[in-house]
Amino acid sequence: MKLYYTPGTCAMADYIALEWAGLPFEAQHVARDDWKSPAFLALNPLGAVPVLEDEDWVLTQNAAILGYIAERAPQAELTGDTAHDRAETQRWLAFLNADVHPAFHPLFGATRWLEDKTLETRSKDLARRRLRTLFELLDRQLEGRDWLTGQRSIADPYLFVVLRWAHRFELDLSGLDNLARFFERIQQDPGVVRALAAEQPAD
Ligand SMILES: N[C@@H](CCC(=O)N[C@@H](CS)C(=O)NCC(=O)O)C(=O)O
Repeated sequence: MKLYYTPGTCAMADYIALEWAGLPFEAQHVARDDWKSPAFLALNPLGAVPVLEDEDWVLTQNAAILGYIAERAPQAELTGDTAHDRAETQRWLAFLNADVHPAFHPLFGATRWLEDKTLETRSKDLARRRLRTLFELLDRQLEGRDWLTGQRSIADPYLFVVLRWAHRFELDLSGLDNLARFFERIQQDPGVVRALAAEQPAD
């Protein structure tokens, strides 16, 4: 398998999941400048990472890729044992992929086209407030749990990714001690350490 990834992006979640799965894979670095190159658009018409190539099959969309990695390595137990556990994994993965991740968009520059810069600033302030609410919810979910669903799953590396972004944009995470503990702990995980090492030198 080949994972196309860009350091600092949500593709880090897939890198970690592949490490946890113990599946052999090749990591293909994609520079941000190459996201919209013809060659990369041929792989993913949206020009976005992650992309997973498995022989002659190309899979896009982070949630689908994470699910596929988990399916390919059942012994790693990355989705949960029961239908209930698997639904919980999907719930938190969806929350991270469809709610938390897009809430960062103004901070990533999605509103920089606004000519009135006060509006751009306002969109970023609103994003910070929305993200604070979302992270409070995640913090509550982690109360009494080491992992989002209670057992390690494909949702956890995605949480690691969005927490890295939260730190990068200096979001107010004050008092969210469960998230702080999760972040400290997951950074010691050998698979995460290897994924972080692969980001060097960061672009
Ligand atoms: N819906 C896609 C979104 C992926 C996504 O937003 N990837 C970002 C990196 S975190 C990206 O490559 N953005 C490039 C762009 O949109 O130009 C997924 O879940 O895989």
